Amino acid sequence: MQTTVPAPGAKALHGAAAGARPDRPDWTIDQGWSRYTDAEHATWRTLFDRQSALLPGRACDAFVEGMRRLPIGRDRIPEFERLSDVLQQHTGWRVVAVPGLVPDDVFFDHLANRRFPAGHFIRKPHELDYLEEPDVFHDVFGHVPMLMNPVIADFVQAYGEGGLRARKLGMLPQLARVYWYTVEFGLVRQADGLRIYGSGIASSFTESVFALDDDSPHRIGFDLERVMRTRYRIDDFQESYFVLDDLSDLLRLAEVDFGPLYDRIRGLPEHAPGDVLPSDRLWSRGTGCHHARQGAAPGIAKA
Ligand code: HBI
Ligand code: FE
Repeated sequence: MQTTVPAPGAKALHGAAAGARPDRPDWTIDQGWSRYTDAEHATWRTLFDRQSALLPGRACDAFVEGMRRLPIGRDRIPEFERLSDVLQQHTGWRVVAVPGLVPDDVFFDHLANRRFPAGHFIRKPHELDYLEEPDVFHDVFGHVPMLMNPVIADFVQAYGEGGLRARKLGMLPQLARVYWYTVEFGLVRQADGLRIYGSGIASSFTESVFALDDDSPHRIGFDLERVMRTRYRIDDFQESYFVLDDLSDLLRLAEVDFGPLYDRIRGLPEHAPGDVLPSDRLWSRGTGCHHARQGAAPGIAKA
């Protein structure tokens, strides 16, 4: 996945982005598992096999462990109810089906109540490496294994709780960057090297190589205030990845009072996605060659 945020005029959107009206106020739908076609299960299998070949030695231990314990296999798109029964026993989370992107307040309310909204649809064969909304592969393969981890489980709930408050204070873009650079695109240090824990990387064939092995991106030690001031890319690989020393760093993050932090950074200049600052703890400085080749347009860096 290189984006979960719809571009204006994008086609084939499913949820809030399509202007859809929900049947239920919380936007949940039935997964309709029995209606998946053989071709859709085959798409899942293709994606599953590609990532399963890449992720050993790249995904962090928590991801591998979560995946091992969950009923997520190669043959079929998982059933959310069966998945939820296992997940709930471990961390109290459940997976609920949604048609695609849901409005921010609906999204936050689910997370705050330990329900993970997962797209019920699967990408088409011609969009294996690029999609505009989170589908069942990104949401279930990418996110759900990490929700088996108690630290991530608490952190994502805290994000849901903080989301409404951030929106009221006009600081949602800043908070959303924390989620983006951790839950979606985070890297973590392990004794045996850098590993992926972000679901946007773990569910992407191309980015799971780029994020760890390519010379182009910066890899920078995670710093909360730094990340809140850093815009991100929605349409391409990230220019910078932020590295946690340990997943448990997120526990402390979930306890930070964001109020004073918002006050401090309000009005401070923002950083572009590819900036390197003197205060950065650099794991590796990138060449930037990937985005230079793409003809990086300033308008592309968003949020
Ligand atoms: N809806 N289904 C879904 N998945 C997301 O990741 C999501 C969403 N709605 C809003 C949203 N993300 C973000 O804009 C918030 O994290 C700010
Ligand atoms: Fe996601």
